[in-house]
Amino acid sequence: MLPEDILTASARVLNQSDREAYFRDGVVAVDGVIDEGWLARLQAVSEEMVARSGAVAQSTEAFDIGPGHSARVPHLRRLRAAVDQHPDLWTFAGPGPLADIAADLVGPDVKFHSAKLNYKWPGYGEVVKWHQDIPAWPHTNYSPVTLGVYLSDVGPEDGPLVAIAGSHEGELFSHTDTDGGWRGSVTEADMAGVDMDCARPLTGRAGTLVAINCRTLHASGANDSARPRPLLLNVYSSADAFAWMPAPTPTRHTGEIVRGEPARLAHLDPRPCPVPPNWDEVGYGSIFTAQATSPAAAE
Ligand SMILES: O=C(O)CCC(=O)C(=O)O
Repeated sequence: MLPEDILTASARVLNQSDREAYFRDGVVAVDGVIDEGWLARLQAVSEEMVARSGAVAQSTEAFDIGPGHSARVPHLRRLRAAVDQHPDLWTFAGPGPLADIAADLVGPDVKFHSAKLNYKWPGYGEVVKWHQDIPAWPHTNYSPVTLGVYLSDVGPEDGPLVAIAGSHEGELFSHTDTDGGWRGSVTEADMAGVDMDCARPLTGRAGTLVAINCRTLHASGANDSARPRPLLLNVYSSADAFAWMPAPTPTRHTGEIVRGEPARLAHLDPRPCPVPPNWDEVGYGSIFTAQATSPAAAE
């Protein structure tokens, strides 16, 4: 669906001005749309998953583990395929309230793509370098949106997401090295051409919703605070968007229609998209492992 068609349908959860801001800037942060009860439930699930990660010594299908990890001091960087790891995470993202928000941004027919729960722990200096999402999981159009929910208060010290407003209308950059290896980030040379005056730090209290279009350049800095920063990220698209390469981290629900009807026609956006590696062949860890091998600095 095209933005103008999506915007003609009545809003379910978001304000019309938030929806318009999303299509104008490729990003919007909204406070107050995640129910307090759900927030508490998600926070409890997050704590449970961190505790559970303490039982593993190295990364698994579910847990992306960082350096210094132990049962006593877990260093869980990412809960992978999050909706497969705890029923509440699917209840929230699939048949639950988040799909209504997705419908406000992708149209009434909503397809679920993927989910992860990212953490930034104090003291590790982990940054997520500048990247766009769609080069990792290309679709036939650019409707995919990542809906992030901060599970803790996120101020400037906590490693907030930062997005370049308007970059969704610009170029899609290569995230691959010249030898075809996945870098997972945009080069410094490409970033030199980006207007950093448009960088927008996405701070907010726990429960803040952050919507980032799949073409929008974004990154996040180190967590310099004393508390962890858990961030739940779910990806949706219009039903008429079809992935044309395997997903890096598929879930049991990837491709499922969570609102409305399956598409009878695919929507093909003519703007080209770089081809990622075939994840079914090369495997995918997480953005942290992919970017760790990259020399390009984010910020
Ligand atoms: O967790 C973060 O700060 C950034 C996450 C992100 O952009 C991603 O995983 O693609």
